[in-house]
Amino acid sequence: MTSPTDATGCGCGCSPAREKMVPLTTRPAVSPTHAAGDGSAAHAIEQAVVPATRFTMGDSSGDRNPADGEVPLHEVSLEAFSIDATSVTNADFAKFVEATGYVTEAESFGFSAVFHLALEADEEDILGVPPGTPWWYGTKGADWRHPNGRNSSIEGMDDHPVVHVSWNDAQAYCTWAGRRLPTEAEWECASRGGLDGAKYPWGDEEVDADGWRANIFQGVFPTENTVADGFLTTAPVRTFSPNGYGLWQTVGNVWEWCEDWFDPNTYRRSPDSDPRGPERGNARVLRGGSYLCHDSYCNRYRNSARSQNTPDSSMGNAGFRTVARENGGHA
Ligand SMILES: [Cu+2]
Repeated sequence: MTSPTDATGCGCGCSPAREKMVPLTTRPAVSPTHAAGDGSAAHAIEQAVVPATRFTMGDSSGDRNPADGEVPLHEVSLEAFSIDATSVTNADFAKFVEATGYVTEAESFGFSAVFHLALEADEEDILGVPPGTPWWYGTKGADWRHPNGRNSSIEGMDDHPVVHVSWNDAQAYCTWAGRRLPTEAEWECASRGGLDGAKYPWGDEEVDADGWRANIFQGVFPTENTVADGFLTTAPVRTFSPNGYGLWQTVGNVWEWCEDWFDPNTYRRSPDSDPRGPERGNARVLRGGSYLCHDSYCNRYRNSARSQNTPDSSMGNAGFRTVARENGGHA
């Protein structure tokens, strides 16, 4: 299955790059270093432990998107690490902001990307639409506290994943929490839950076998979401079932930022022990797909699927989870 390539940061149109949505004449001074303080005790998310392991990284199902570089398959060894069992939630992120006064990039730029069916904003708030993906609105006033635009809020959504956080914002949180983002290899290993070679965290059964197993898009993308899985946008982080390592919703719900720069050719020269990705790049890796992935259009809700966006981009369907090495290495 292939997906259309578009002019956004991501080939699937699932995550629009900030500068493709609204022409940026000036860049606000964003300072992730303002995230001072020690929040390591406040980071109270349940941890899943991924044991030291060797696994096969990449797509073996044949459902890959050729442009994404999901092959060649290669063996990867990793030391044991702990990883958040869920995405960082609104409640978790609020503790960070309260402790540090951190201002996200969506707030600094004054806008973020909202999916058109979810919009709760005024018409004049729509600042731009990225070419090729008209279902994204660059929306003034959209940020982590207003996920669907200025007329929305996160009331009652403490246990939903925080969204509209850029890679830089996620880094700032990690610095505060004494954690870091997973490498792409760690993320994939964790998502597989010990099922080497499986397409999904639960195995190879399709996403709608015996009821829904992940929060993706059902209906006619992008105009009509039947909400058969129960959710138009985000779901609480402990929805559906955890995988073999105890991780919830690595696929679907929200994309998750990884530490690595993105390059579709990475796997051709990846070291077999603890790969960290290319040394430089323009975009950071995103993993796991989101509530916007639809099997007719974008099948990136798979363990091996890869996407990317620029580090200052933010949208209503991307968040993150954090890791730490069990033995303290690779801080
Ligand atoms: Cu997608």
